[in-house]
Amino acid sequence: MSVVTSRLSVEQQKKLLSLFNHVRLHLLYKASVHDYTAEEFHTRCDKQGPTVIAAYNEAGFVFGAYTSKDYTQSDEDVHDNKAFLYSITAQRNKPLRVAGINGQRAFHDGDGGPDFGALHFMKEDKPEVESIPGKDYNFDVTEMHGSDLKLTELEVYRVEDLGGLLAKPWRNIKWTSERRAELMKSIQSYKPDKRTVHQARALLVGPIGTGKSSFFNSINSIFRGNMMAQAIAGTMMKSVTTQFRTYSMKSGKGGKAIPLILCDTMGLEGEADGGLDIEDIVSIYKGHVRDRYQFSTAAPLTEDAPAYRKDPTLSDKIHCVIYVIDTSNISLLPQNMLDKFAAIRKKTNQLGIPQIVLMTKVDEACPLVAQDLKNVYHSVYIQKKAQELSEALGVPLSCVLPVKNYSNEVDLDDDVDMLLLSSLQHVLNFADSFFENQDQDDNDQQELYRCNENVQTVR
Ligand SMILES: Nc1nc2c(ncn2[C@@H]2O[C@H](COP(=O)(O)OP(=O)(O)O)[C@@H](O)[C@H]2O)c(=O)[nH]1
Ligand SMILES: [Mg+2]
Repeated sequence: MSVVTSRLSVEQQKKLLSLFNHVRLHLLYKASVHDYTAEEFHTRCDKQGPTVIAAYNEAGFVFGAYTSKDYTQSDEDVHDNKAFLYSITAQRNKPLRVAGINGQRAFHDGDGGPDFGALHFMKEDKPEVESIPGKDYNFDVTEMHGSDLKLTELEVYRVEDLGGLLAKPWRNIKWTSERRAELMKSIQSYKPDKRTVHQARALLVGPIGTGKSSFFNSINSIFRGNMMAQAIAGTMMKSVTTQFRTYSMKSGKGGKAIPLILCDTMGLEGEADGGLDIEDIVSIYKGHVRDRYQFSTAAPLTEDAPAYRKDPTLSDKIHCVIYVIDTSNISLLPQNMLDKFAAIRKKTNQLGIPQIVLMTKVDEACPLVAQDLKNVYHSVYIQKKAQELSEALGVPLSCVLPVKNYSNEVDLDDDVDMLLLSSLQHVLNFADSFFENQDQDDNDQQELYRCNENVQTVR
């Protein structure tokens, strides 16, 4: 499966975005890939909220229609005072914007191609537009599409409201180099709350391509002081990581090890028989899986396999789980993936392992954050996504941490480091709660033992 990409040039996208207030466009449908059929259009675009159509012709026009209402195939006329038609050409600096005729419908919600009266796209599944100015909208045909009605492409985007910036951040973070140094020091000098354990161990779990390997590479880079790429990160649709890897990090080249081991796994897939298996996750949690174990989607690790550690110690166990989710995909997480997360969370809770959620790629999700990472806790969109994620996975909002990994940068950046280091500090705090829970369990065990002993003495 290849990634479907937008045909809009940077210039065209800029002009299209200028018609809206702080929005992000998400490509839902592309006729050259999904076919010029109303059926394909409706499969991908029905019930998606506000959408905009971008039709392309050989004369060089990008033109289309925006509606804030859903397509539902109700066969009714839909009124929408926010709807408009538009046209973009290289010759015009500003897009042409055409509001509907007062009192007229915005579009007819049928089961054919999108029908905005004056512009009816893909009528009878043809790569064409029927143009009847005066029907619900008024315009000049040369201005709208240069009278060229044959389409070279037709795309539909969901229009996501970014909501601008909050005056007050929803979480406080000090963006100073002193705070960065403080966090580095605190992490480097961390000591697990258990004499027998020298390093906390955290497991990265999440779908393919969400940035698990990049998170380790980013943290490693911060402590090494230069960009590192030890874990293979990639853009493939299938998991680039197929081995269980446990990674230690050092302060500077040849320096002291950081008291945290990050464990990287194969990606999760929604299908029951794809990606990382829940039984394998539990084996990892309990410390049975050795470094470099090659995951198999055919069967989980068994006790007689060489990679199976029979007598794991507390050091070998997982002390904190880090779920990794791509911010832009939160609302697109399929039900089978959410079900898998629920099953994993249940097991993780049963074993008393604390969990945090990393919301990665915040730079790709919100242009305001791409402009300045310090906007991350001011961005209404990121806040909304964090709440959505917290609800979808059933974790408290306080455990959801937005981050940006290093992806193609050459140099380290203090702001990027700040978010990554703060998330790491959380992981260590949570690992401590795991050790405290263990103490509690030990006490309970001892209590139980004492009770049993008493019972025996009485007898
Ligand atoms: N812009 C951006 N790209 C990222 C970020 N994290 C990861 N990537 C990119 O996403 C792709 C997949 O990352 P990878 O770490 O291999 O994902 P994994 O499958 O979860 O291990 C790579 O091309 C990374 O460079 C991020 O925070 N921002
Ligand atoms: Mg990976």
